[in-house]
Amino acid sequence: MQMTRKIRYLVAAVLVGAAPVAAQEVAPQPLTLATVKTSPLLASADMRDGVDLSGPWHYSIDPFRSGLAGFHGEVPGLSQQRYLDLDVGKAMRDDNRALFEFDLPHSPVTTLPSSWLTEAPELRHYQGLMWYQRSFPAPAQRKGRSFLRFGAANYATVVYLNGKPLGRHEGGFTPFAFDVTGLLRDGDNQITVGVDSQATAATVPPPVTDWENYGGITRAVRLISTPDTYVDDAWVRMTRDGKLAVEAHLRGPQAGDQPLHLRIAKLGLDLAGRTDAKGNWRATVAAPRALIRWSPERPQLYDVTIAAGADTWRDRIGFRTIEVRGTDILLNGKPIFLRGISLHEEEIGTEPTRAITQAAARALLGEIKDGLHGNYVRLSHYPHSEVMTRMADEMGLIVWSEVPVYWLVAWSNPDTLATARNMVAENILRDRNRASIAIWSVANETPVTDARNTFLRTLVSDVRALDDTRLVSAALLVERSQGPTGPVMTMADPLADVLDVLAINTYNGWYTPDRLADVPGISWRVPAGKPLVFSEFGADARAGFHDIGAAPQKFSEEFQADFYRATLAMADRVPTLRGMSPWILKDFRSPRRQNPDFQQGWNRKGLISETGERKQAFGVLATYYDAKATPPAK
Ligand code: GCB
Repeated sequence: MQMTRKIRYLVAAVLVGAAPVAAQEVAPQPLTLATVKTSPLLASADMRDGVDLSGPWHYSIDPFRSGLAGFHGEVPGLSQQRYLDLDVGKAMRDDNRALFEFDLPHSPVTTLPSSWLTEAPELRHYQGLMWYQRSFPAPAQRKGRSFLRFGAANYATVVYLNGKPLGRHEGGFTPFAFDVTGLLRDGDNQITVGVDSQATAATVPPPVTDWENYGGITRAVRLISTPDTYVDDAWVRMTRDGKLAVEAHLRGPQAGDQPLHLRIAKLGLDLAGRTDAKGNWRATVAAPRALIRWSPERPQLYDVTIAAGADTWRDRIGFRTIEVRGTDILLNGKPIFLRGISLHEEEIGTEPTRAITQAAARALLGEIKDGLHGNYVRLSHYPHSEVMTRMADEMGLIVWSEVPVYWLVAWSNPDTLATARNMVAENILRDRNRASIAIWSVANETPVTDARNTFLRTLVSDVRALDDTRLVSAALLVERSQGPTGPVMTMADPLADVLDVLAINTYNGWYTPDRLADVPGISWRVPAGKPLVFSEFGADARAGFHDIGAAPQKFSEEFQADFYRATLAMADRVPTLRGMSPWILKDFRSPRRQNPDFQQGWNRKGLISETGERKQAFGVLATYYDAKATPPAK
């Protein structure tokens, strides 16, 4: 099947490169659900019936993106169209004029989800376009609708089914879905996916980061079936004043004026309602007396359903309130100190490939909950797998969730802003039923400029438009000056005005020439009326490298442990500090870290090594958190 010239050109243009950055003012419109591009949304899709297309897929590199554009920029010739619904080997045997410079069904096989970086040594540093293909049988006697839903593919993705384009998606960490009801055929179906991992000045994140850019289909692809009319979005939560609220949106021919029921069987709740003409339903009800609020100590979840016509939407949801009062963060009305740590999306092991299974998530979060006596995790620097946020719900860890607006983003580029806004929306719409998530973060360490302030303020108001039940933050930079008794760190970021929780990354004594003995005396000037968290602090150490001298050298476990002691002593002197997420739980891959003795391509600020070995500083933090968790004896 041929797709039209126009579509092919568009697909190519979009994937091949970013538009030049225009130095123009951004005049953003407020975000509403109607402006979110994500459609269909399929909220809580991981709880729906479906066929998991994880497993063997063929793959083939396309470094010059020949499958998207010819070498003069034109529509690629047939010989390069990876998505053709054709047995190219047979076509060449049958007609000796035929020429194809690919043959996906005869290309090597990888197991998805995973990044291609770990598939073969020659792919370790490949950043660019990769084609994936597999075939799958469509379920017999299909009724209703079918969707292809991607948990995530990093970074820009084009998808074809049986040779026809389904669409594209930009962003490496959020889900997207296509309605394929009319395109599936009986018997074998062929799906072809082009994933381009190349970051550009216009992407989010931009090319320079401090983590591995794991290209590929890194989360599950599923074929999901629903009835013709189905619950596309639903949000069931506790409001700030302790009621239960539901919002649901139906799609399909029977969406309007449709009776529906919200049920929480364990609480004996059965709330009936009816959608409006557009398929929307909103209702609020007093919380049942038997409801146990979710907390890290007791992470109670309830099976929740919304029955609407032939469809039943399901989720497992916890209910709690989170708010700020003065300088306190209140969980269920009580002040809480966030005993956390930061985490990248990398499983424990020598060769992580960003495939977060339940076991991988449990192992990582278990180190935080049980090992460190923590109650909080910063999922940095991008939305992590839904497997992880569900595990946080289940295990009882409060979550900071973030979008990859990191370091130097193209603040003045309207396309970049649109991409970031879409990511914020996709992240929130995926996860706003997760009780664990308390804080949405819009950025990390972004230098203050007018263009950046405008960009981030837009994201903050988007978050508030989509979710008025959680807190908004961003990890900010501070200014350093010399005071009479030592260094003074001052937060002078105008973004602080619009955030609920202030957050700072601090590396005094690691990236600065301070002696560790002087770190506890560092003073902090931060806006007085809001809670502050240290979103990062840390020092590298190679597990097993010791220096037992009086002044241990950097990269030794002893230095890292001393760094933690000094920084925790400093933290104790900051009156508005309400939590911390030191950098970081586990050593993680970072190509910028090339000290051959200590780093070997890994950022070594983990409290555990890549294989899970605990370093000395782990014990320092665990002892500190244990003391914070246990109220002092009266
Ligand atoms: C930071 C960044 C984090 C880095 C870390 C480091 O401030 O937010 O992404 O990995 O420092 O190790 O330098």
